[in-house]
Amino acid sequence: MKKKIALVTGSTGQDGSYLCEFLIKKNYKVIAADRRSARDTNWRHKFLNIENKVMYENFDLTDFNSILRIFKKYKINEVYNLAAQSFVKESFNSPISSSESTAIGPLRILEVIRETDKKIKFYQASSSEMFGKTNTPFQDENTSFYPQSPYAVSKLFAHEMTKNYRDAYKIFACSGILFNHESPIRGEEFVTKKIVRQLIEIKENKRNLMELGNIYAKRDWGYAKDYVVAMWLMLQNKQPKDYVIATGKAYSVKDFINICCKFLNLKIKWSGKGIKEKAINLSNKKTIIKINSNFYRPTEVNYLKGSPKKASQDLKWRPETGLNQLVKIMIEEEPNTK
Ligand code: NAP
Ligand code: G4F
Repeated sequence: MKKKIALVTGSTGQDGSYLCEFLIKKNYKVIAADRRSARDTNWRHKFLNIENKVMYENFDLTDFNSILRIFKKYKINEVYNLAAQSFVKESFNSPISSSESTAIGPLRILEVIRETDKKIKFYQASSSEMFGKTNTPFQDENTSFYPQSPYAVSKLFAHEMTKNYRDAYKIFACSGILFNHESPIRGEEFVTKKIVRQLIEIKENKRNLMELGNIYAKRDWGYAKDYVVAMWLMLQNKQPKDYVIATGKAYSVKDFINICCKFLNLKIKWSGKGIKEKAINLSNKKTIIKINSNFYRPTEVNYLKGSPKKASQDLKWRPETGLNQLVKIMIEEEPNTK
């Protein structure tokens, strides 16, 4: 049987790498779209040993022709748009370029689909950040959005555009509203990877101090490898619909630190409040965790907890990995990701 062709944008990122791995196992021909650069952006593909199993194509969300060229070259069946400037804090520093890629980028792809072949299925990586300043005990597909960063505003624009192209042109276009998901190959600027990496360095006497921002922010953290399965299921669904993908449990950044310390057998004691809060290492009484306001954001999202009920009913998708298990995996694999 002829192989289906999937285009994965953001293919060198965390989700893109796991999704490529998953689609290869599903016998797809995988077009891995990435920005060519002098940096080693391929380390995740090496980690997963998929480098020789995908076709690389040069692609930039801000460059319409780079998108069009790929669609002209291949008879694509499914597009997974995972590319974005995905770091929320950075979007406050570069709101215009972040919006150029994260908001307008997906629209460029939708336009190419509309012009070339409306039968191509499209998945958009929407985000729980769109819920923003929410005051509901959990968030689902009916919760209203109140984005709190240029990143989240951009994601909401792309989310609504995806819906509009579905309604207006009957394109099979849908969005997964994914809550935070992590893994050993998470980018080191994100809080979970930063905590795992830096606490291990502290444990091994290679670092003295870890500085963090708001440790009372709560997130619903899942395992990225579980979440890419949901992306694929959405494009195999009978109807294009949007789904929340989450674990249904929320923990604070401080909880995450405490779980890591437990696994690392690092005994700590917290004291102080606000910017003065800190943790000492009980084995030598040295301060190893401090708050640094440089890591605060101009506007913060304090609480996210998703309900994956609709995905569980329609797609039979369930999160397989709890937070303790996720932390364990991240700690065990950390040495292999440097
Ligand atoms: P990630 O590791 O940061 O990967 C993002 C990818 O996008 C990178 O490969 C990056 O390439 C690429 N990219 C950035 N700007 C681009 C541009 N202008 N043109 C082409 N490629 C570009 O992010 P992730 O965690 O895998 O997340 C995947 C997607 O899901 C993102 O859209 C993110 O916003 C969204 N999302 C993530 C989560 C989460 O918790 N992980 C939750 C909800 C939604 P370079 O290496 O060249 O920079
Ligand atoms: O790990 P984070 O940077 O992830 P954030 O902002 O929740 O965004 C991630 O998840 C979104 C889904 O909801 C994605 F759409 C997005 O692309 C990205 O993958 O920060 C998590 C929390 C925040 O509240 C932040 O203020 O941790 C807090 N935090 C405290 N100290 C810190 C730090 N975050 C970072 N990155 N670094 C710190 O030192």
